[in-house]
Parts: sequence; C-alpha cells; structure tokens
Amino acid sequence: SPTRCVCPGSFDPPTLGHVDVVARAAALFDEVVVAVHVNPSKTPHWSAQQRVEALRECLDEALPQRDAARVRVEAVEGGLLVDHVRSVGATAVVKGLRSATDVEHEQPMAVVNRDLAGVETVLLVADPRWGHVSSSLVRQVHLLGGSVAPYVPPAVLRRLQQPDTGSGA
Ligand code: COD
Repeated sequence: SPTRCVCPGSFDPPTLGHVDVVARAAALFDEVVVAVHVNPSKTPHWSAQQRVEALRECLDEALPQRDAARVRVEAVEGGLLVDHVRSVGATAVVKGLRSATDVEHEQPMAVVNRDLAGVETVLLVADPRWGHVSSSLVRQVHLLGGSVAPYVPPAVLRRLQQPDTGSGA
C-alpha cells in the first residue's frame, strides 16, 4: 500500500521554506497530506481557506505535475495532530528543522505523538537558503513595508500585493 505522511503547519502565510519541506516529503512518501491547522488559541492573519488556496497554488507552481498530484492540501480544525494523522491513514509527520530552538520544540511533541498513536516524526533539516525564513518574519517585513519576494512563492506574493483578495486583513 502507498506510504503516506502529513505535513502540518499554520502556513500563515506559506513560505519558500514550507514549499521546500513539502516537496522533500513528496520525494520520501507516495502521498502527502498538507494539514493547515486552525489553532483556536491563535488569531490567524489569513483565513484557513486563504491558506489552503494559496498553498495549493504554490505547490502546483513549484512541483512537477506528477508530484503535485500526490499532495493534498486541507484545513484541520483543532484536535490532536495524531488523530488527524490516523484519520487520513498516514504513518508519519514530516516537519522542517531550522534551529536548535526547533529541535527543543519538536522533540517532546515527537515523543508524545509516538506514545499516543505510534506516529513517527521525520525532521528535515532546513535548506540553508530558507533556514532563517518564518511566516512571522514574512508578516513583519511585509507589514513594515519591506519586500518579502525572496522568502515567499509567487502565489503568496501576488496575494500580499492584492490585499482585498488575499491578505485576510
Ligand atoms: N524551512 C524549513 N521548514 C520550515 C521553515 C523553513 N524556512 N519554516 C517553517 N518550517 C516548518 C516548521 O518547522 C514546521 O514543521 C512547518 O514548516 C510548519 O511551520 P508553521 O510555522 O507554519 O507551523 P507551526 O510551527 O505554527 O506549527 C503548527 C502545528 C499545527 C504543526 C503545531 O502547532 C503542532 O504540531 N500542533 C500539535 C497539536 C497537538 O497534537 N498537540 C499535542 C501533542 S504534541
């Protein structure tokens, strides 16, 4: 049977780092489910629907069609990550690792997710080109009037430049 993983995140907004992790997950697994988490304790800048649509566009533009076809993007409302992982029939979570801070953050979650459901976590070392890129950095630079073109896929840049059709503001 096909191997399947979940790439979870907030993707608020998606960055080139996110797209790189999903592309690399698609090289390791037959099927990838990108889970856009709707965190009840966070107020998102983009709605879940905007993040899902933007990610779909980014992946369709960045990946060869045969790879993009193996990646599904969906919103996930609350609940345990592992419950969603199991509900889609995946065996692993794939995440990106940018820094020692990321390691400290991911290590306990990986142990708990394995305890809860036997779900393994695959941590991909960030490509140095995007190792410093985060959604919060992109939001801040954009808000203060700087160009985020080096950090986000063209589909996200287009949406940021058309506030009424994509910023969620
Ligand atoms: N390069 C490589 N990887 C990157 C980059 C980059 N430049 N930027 C981000 N990433 C990776 C992150 O490391 C992460 O793996 C993923 O991409 C998503 O990043 P974000 O910032 O969009 O998402 P987060 O960090 O807000 O994570 C949201 C989650 C839903 C994944 C998180 O809150 C989570 O795991 N929740 C689990 C809830 C749960 O079940 N808890 C109980 C058991 S632990």
